[in-house]
Amino acid sequence: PETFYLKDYKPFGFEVESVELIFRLAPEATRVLSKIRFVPREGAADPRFFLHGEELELISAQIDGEPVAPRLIDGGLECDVPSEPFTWESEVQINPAANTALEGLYMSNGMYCTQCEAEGFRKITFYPDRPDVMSTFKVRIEGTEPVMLSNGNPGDSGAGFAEWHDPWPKPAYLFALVAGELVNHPDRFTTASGKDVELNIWVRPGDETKCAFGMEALKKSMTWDEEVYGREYDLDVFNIVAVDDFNMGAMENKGLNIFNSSCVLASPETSTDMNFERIEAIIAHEYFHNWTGNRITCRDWFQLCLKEGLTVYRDAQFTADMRSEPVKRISDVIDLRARQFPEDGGPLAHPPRPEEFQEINNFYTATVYEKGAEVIGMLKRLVGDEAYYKALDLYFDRHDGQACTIEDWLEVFEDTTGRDMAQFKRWYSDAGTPRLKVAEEYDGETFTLTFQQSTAPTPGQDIKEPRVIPIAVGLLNDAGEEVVPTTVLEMTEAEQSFTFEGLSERPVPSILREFSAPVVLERETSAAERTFLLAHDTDPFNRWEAGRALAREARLAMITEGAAPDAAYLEALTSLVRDDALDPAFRALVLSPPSQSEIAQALHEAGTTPDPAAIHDAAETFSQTLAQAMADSLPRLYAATTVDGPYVPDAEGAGKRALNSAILGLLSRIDGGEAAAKQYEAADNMTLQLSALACLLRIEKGADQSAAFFEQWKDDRLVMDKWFGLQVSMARPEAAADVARSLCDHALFDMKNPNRFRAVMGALAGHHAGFHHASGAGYALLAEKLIALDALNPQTTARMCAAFQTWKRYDDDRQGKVRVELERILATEGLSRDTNEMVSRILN
Ligand code: BAL
Ligand code: ZN
Repeated sequence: PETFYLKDYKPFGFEVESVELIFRLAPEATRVLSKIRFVPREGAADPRFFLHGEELELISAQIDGEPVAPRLIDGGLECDVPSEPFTWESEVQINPAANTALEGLYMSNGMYCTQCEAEGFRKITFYPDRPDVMSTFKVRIEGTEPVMLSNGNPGDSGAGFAEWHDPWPKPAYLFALVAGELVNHPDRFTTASGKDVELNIWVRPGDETKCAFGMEALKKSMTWDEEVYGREYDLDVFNIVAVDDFNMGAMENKGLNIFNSSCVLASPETSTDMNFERIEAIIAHEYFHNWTGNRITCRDWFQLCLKEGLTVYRDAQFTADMRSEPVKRISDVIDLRARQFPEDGGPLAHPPRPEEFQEINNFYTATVYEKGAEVIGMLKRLVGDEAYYKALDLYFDRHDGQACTIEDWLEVFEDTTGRDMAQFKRWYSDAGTPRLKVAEEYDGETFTLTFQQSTAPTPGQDIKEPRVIPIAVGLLNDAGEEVVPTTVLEMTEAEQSFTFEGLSERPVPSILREFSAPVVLERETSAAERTFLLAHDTDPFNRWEAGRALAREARLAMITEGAAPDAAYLEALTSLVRDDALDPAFRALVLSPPSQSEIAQALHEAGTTPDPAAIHDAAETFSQTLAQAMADSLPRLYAATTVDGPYVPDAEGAGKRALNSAILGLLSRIDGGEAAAKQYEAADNMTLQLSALACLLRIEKGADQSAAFFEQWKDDRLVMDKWFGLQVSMARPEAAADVARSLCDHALFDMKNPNRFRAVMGALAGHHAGFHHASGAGYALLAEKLIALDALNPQTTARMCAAFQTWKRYDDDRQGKVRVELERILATEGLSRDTNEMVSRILN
């Protein structure tokens, strides 16, 4: 397969002045007529007229009204064209019903739907399908569907047709079309400058009762972007559509966002607190893209993190403002370490701005998104809030309507702050997670922190130069009071010291507060000091971090030394959980154990080959011991965290329920599931119902409730995804692959629905001891199902291959078994470019 390189970028040789499209909808034979005005660019570096096109049947083509005979070549067509501006017209036929890849125009439950990012538009018509080609679009949809939507503002409509006009120039990846039997949940919004906007969430009949929360989230997002970034909405209408079959979470098409139904539909009975928070964040994320992504887009796909990193950063700010800032930060760091750190430390490592790819769909990664957002956070920390917003104002003023690069982005910071961003840019160009070692010295007056940074080689990048690392530090005295409040140290050298003067006592340092940079901090310290920080740190993130480190160390001692669960840690944990003055959400986070995969990584980094079974046993023993140690207080704690009154999906209620569920998990280990069974019976919302069912399944007492749950919810696809997933994640390690296999044979399993496939196979990949079971059954089953899925949906298949990325952590026997499976996938005839690239990278 061809490899594309950032260094080869050349602008397209033509400007596109306008695009007019007509869709004549038919499930198996949709006709797409295009009329595109091209203007040759003077002195173009690449004057070739090449239009992308895949899986299109060309019916006819004309230039300025005269038939032409373009040369159909791999991936598109070429044609001889005039040297003056001209109008290209073509008619193609496509088959949405046969499109199981869910890219381009496809059918989902009888509804027409599109997904064009990154390169799906080329499956709709012949076009320069690249983000730096921007144009206005007029669309006419002809069909019998009651609702027919496209981007922009509505134009004429009548029996059998609807027209749309998007006045904002956009790249083709933001094109969207939806047609089907849909009902809307309507609302309105008045922007700060008085523009009245019609808002709609469009869903299948029956789902209209699940739209209210999403609509409120949309309005909150619109207000927040006006207040915090000064950004207003710019069309007369903003439409959101929920679709059941969707590869991603959602898509920010201009004026017509398309959502995976799991990321927009919500009701207390069917959605958990986590679902509600995620929906609020994704609605915000897609809305915020209207400025960071749509009005200012990417020059090429190498720059993907320009829009994604910034938009993830913005949605995290939004969630922090709507809910709890520390809880959001801690949750994001848990997620970063679980998904991005393994990527950055393994065969799939790539910089936030990659320099080569075969299939861009494989780069919608935790590195591009989450590390991309961390990079923005570091920038803001380094320049300060005021300069950050000034730089953003300049970015919006200078680049509105343009397709930009990381260089453009950094330049607005250079121009507003006068800083040289050359070294900071390494965060965009270098892969790998820096490790930051710290040593301390105190001479009776001056406290010195000496840091050393280093980054291990990553594929294609052997040498790593030092990066700019903002290190937020605070110093505490023995009483837990701050003697030096949070200060951001700016590290630029491979080794660098920072001093704090005038300290009459040796302080306790709290380093990397708020997780001020995405690095691994290596600090030799005592359990006593960590326990002190867990009790006293004034930075909530580092307070949690101290507990996390203690938990990890206790687990490692159990595994490598056969130690009993650390008594001092159990004591500290117990007293923190019992402290009713603390935010329940924070207590729930402290109580939630490090994942088994995180322990495997810690062992690997300490030079020990992780044994998944031993890690699983240690986790079980720890929780059982904690439950017994807290036995007396669990019933009281459980009762105290019960939320009275009707369910409200706000941060306060969610925090209490999170603690309640963590306590129930412990309680069910000692009461035989009595409290969980009662909770299951009484639950009037999905959060409590599902957490009770999970507790019961974990202790193998939930068969009746599981059957009842199935009967109650078998007609709700989103709730059924939860049921499918839970069967696997709560299975014993030796049974996990068998459970997943039998679920794949279940009447309600559907390979073509990415949510259902991920519910089962994603749960298997996430079941550390089950997936890595010594039998190799987990590896074999995942490979078998990925091979089958690849023929239908390469994008989802390739992304799920990442489950194998940590394979070299494990013993020779497991590595051998994984290798066999990866080679089996790679040898599959007709394997997609997507999956071929992923498996090849993982193997090398
Ligand atoms: N642009 C793809 C979906 C998202 O990041 O919003
Ligand atoms: Zn995005």
